Amino acid sequence: MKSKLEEKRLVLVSNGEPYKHVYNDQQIEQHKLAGGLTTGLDPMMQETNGLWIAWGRGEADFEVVDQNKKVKVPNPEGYTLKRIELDQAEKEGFYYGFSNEVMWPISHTFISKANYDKDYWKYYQKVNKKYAENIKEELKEDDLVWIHDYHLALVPGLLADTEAKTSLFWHIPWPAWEAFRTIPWREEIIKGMLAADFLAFHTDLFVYNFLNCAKKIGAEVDFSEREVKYQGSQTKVESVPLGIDYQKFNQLAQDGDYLKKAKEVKDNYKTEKLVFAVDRLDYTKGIEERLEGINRFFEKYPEYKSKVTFVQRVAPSRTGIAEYQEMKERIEKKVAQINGKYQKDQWQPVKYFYGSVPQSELLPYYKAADLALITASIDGMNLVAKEYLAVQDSGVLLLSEFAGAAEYLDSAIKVNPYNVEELADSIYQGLEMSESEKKQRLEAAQSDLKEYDINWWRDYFIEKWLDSYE
Ligand code: GDG
Repeated sequence: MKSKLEEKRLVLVSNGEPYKHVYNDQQIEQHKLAGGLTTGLDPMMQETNGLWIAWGRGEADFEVVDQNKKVKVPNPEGYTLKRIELDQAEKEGFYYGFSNEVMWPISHTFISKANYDKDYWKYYQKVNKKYAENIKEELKEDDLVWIHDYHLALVPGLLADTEAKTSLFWHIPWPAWEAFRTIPWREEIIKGMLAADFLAFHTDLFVYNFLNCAKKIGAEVDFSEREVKYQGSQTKVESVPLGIDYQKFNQLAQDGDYLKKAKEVKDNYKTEKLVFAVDRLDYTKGIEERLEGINRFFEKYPEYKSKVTFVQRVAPSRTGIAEYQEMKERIEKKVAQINGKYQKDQWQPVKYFYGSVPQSELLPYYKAADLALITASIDGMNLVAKEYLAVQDSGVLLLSEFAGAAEYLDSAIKVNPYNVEELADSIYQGLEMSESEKKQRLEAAQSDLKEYDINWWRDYFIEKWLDSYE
């Protein structure tokens, strides 16, 4: 891929930053931030010596930058990270407001959760403009500008008066027109995106939905070539599913210390079968529906009482939004109800943990779990599903049909997360599966995860993007 990028500089633009700087005992420390996007793109940026532009959220981020808000990461020989500074009103209007109360619910088809406050829209425009200005200050001839996600839909349009080659990767679903059309500023958003030369989503369904929305606002759409022409711009649209760092997870699964920690996790619960789920706290992750399924499972299959323990970890997210706080309370109430109903002696059916933990503490659970319940109501991809399969040698994955990952993981047990009966029966099916079937399913999944890993995703995206100019 390096050759494809030769002579060109990659300018990566995202809401989240790859490194943050924080104080520790008056010393400033640099922390690498975990997450699919950062882990996958950081090595490429180091190789190409590019520029990454992102919102600086670390308490000491602006202490370490030069007068142009830039710092070299991860070390003085590394690539350049330029921080964008947002004030409180911008953070509330742009980030918590429009990004997370309009773009997020609508992209996930939760129309009733959207809040079309016109000030949110004002701040979304303002901050997208701020990003575009920061990019323009840096642009050099032949730069490739790769924009990420739903926070920055207007940025391609704001760069249309430059020579930059632009692309946008959308990490979450793209909804049907019936949902998208409810946004009062629907045309401005799609128009902004269509100024990019190349656009990509995780799945064919999201590509189709987007093309259809483009048609509805009056663009000329070629569905078979996946090309859109609109007001002088031409955009190629593709599905490019994000992969994981398979090598890393696979190596971990052979590591003695890791296996020891995984065994300790399993032993700690004193249970025959451990069923595991981890999600960011979000209504799209199907946590409440999952708990209904668990309740029904013990009702329908009482022979499993005292033998199966469900561990649900929840990572805090968007704590500034009231909706998320209310959902947390409902989840905790439901867990208490299930435990109150079924617990016996030392055994509790559901162990619930709220809080973010370092990866070193989370990943042993993946190996310890006999079954993983990834039952999102809807999800762009869902990386947890892929990470779980990558470290397992005898586990079973129960996967929502409505996660992007379901389009690619044929060997999982697929479930409709809204069908309580099916959830309960699928948990039973997963627990009863023979060792030979589990192994067969895992081998198929792992061979795909290895081939279509994070490096494949990055290289394929760039190849398709550059092909779009030929
Ligand atoms: C968006 C889309 C799409 C989770 N808890 C902890 C923790 N994690 C890690 C997991 C995984 C990542 O966070 C979560 O990724 P997902 O893909 O599952 O979900 P979103 O955060 O909603 O991501 C999604 C993704 O973008 C990429 O395009 O797949 O559909 O919604 O890697 O392991 N990591 C640590 N502590 C935790 O408590 N360290």
